[in-house]
Amino acid sequence: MNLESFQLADHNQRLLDAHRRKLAYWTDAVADAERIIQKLIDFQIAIPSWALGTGGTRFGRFGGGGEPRTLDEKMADVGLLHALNRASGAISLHIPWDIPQDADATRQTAAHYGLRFDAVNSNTFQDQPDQALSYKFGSLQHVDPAVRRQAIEHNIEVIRHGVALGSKALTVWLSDGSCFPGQLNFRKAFSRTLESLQDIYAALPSDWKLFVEYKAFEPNFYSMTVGDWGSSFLYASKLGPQAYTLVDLGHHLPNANIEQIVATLLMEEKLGGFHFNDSKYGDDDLTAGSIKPYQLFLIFNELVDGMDARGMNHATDLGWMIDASHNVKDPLEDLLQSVEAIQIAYAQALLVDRTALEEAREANDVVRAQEILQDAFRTDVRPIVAEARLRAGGALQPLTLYRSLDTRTQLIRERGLKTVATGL
Ligand code: LRH
Ligand code: MN
Ligand code: MN
Repeated sequence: MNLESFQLADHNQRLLDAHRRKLAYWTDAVADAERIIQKLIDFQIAIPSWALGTGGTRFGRFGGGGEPRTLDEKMADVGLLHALNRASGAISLHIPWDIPQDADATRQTAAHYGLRFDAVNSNTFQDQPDQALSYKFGSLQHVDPAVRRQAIEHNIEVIRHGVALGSKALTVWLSDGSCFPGQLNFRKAFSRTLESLQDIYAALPSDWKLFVEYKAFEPNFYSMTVGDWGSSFLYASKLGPQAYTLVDLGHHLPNANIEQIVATLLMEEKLGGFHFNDSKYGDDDLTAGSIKPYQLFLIFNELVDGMDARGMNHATDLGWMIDASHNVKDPLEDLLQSVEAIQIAYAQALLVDRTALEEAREANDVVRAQEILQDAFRTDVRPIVAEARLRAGGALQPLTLYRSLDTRTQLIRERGLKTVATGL
């Protein structure tokens, strides 16, 4: 489904006066408003191809209909999101859930929607129908070198797909680990995984990054071979300068201080990128900012601080990706909400008075330091986020426009009610 320019123009026209009134405070009172708006315009968040369909849980799946059935339809959905918010100009693919049949044609379709390809993901956590050897007991850590070889070859194949599409990074997430004490020799599992990763690393083009994603639990519930940021950091350090840690917000043990992890990884030049989502219990993959918005803000506060300290470009020097999927929402509405929540946290972090914060810290003025952060967090930045969208050619209220166009009904008409997007 295409968003027609007159639909966008009508929508913005109707909301313009009210928007200008809200924006007036910013243009009158905030000296920094222009800088923040420009940074927001530049900031793009990649949409995962696997989030475009209803996620489901292991207890059931309640499809909403009109889901994309092919890679072209997935790109069309991300294209629609990007036309609405002008902040979703990238897609992250998962192989073999997404196999580009014709890379040139796929690239052209992506370019038509203004999309680029963010990190490509390998999948050695499931057995595919035509696969010779099973990953039941792991992939890169497996006791059998033939299984490890198969998993390595798959990752190299994913790099090849990525190169053909113009992607610049490979994300490796492993479900490898063990379910019971005694099952695994931890040291051997680590060494085998490292050796396998070294073979994959050796196949990386020189301008590529390798993201090592960690996860504390699930599907293995006793040990995970890349179980925390420390082990990911260790693998990445041993692999070399093109390897980095990827932080998925849902992959920690409860109450982990993610913002401190982010600060440390940035300081050590080993932070590669993010999978944004939110959670109350585990890897819940809920909408970004829906449960712990203050945590999201604190993470962005460390990102802005740490990236500025190293002179990094906020928009391009890290991989910004969403990793969320849902059973009860329209996936496209949910993704619009996630993108906006991320932009809000980013804008609030840009508002922090860093000089004052450092002064308060140096003076051990705990209350003042806390007030400075909370002052930024409690600021309603939605008008400048909307202004950034407007200037970039998007909608003042993407979700409102999406609903007013009855998009889901249209997609169901085009694609049918009983659709299952490939993937999770
Ligand atoms: C694992 C994970 C990882 C996978 C995705 C489908 O929980 O976060 O990033 O690739 O989910
Ligand atoms: Mn993830
Ligand atoms: Mn996950």
